Amino acid sequence: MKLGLGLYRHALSPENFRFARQCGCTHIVAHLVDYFKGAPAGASGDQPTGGADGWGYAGSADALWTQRELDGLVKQAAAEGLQIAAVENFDPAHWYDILLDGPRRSDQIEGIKTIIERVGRAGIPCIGYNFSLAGVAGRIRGPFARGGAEAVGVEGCDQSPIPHGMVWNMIYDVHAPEGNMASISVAELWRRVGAFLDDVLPTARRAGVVLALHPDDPPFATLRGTPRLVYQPELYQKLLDLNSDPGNQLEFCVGSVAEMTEGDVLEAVDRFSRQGKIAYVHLRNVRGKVPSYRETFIDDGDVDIIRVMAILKRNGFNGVVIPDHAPQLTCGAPWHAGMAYALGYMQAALRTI
Ligand SMILES: [Mn+2]
Repeated sequence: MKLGLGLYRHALSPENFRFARQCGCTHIVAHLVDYFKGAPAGASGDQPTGGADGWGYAGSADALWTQRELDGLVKQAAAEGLQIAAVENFDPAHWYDILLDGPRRSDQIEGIKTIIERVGRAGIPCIGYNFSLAGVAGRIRGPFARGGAEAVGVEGCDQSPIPHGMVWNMIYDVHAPEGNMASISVAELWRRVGAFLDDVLPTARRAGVVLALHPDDPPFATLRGTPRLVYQPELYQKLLDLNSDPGNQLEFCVGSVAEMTEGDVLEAVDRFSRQGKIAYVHLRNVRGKVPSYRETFIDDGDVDIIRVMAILKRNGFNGVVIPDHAPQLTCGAPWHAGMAYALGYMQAALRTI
């Protein structure tokens, strides 16, 4: 098992690569989507939560991530002794009509194939994705963690409609007509993800890239009037059974699974790691489940994190584990301190197991 750090686009810097290495990481999970585009200055200190307008603006539909920037990222990380384990999330600008089954779908499938090929050519073995219309929405922020540390949580389910021009909590078309996203059935959402996987997995296999699905965060059955895909542990199995290609894998989010109302997070870790279907792991802790939970420090929630890591090890999981979100520590570098705290705990856990 390897230790990694997830970095948002604005944080992909030599300083943060060095910080990761100093915390004992060997790998980086890189976000190339800029979740903070158009957000007020200073909004990028922690994970985005967003209001009715979402996180902000998606990238440009016609500007795919280039080979040059992917190669540069790998090179920059290597200069600090790190490997890029995965690129996390597609830009809504690059695949909104794949999510929405819209008129540009076939063009966007070709674009996603191009991105997958470039990621593979750069030597990055995985892309994490979240097949979701509402995305990560409807969370609250406050001094919820131990000692009043800033953290996020959920209190009730946001069913406000999603305006046209927005998907996955980001705005991809500022000129969209008035009105809201049409409602669809959960069967239609599963049809869309199945068609997406059928279309791109052969390309991913040739490129040496696996696709790893993040479950719904927060894991409600519906959010903002739209169905959700993986909001119970059992639905992870449905996703795996949808396509037998070895590149159809999971971005296993321990916190999101723990927030689900059914099943047990330790059983789920065991079940999916035994199948060898976990590409990489998001590790965090939480107290409560939907519709009411609060993210906590890694040692302080409902989940026995050391047991999670012991199960992964017992089942031969050899991939990367990264801290997911972490509460912000009260100091001059709240995000860094939160990550260093989580990574130190994970280092000790790795030694212990
Ligand atoms: Mn996660």
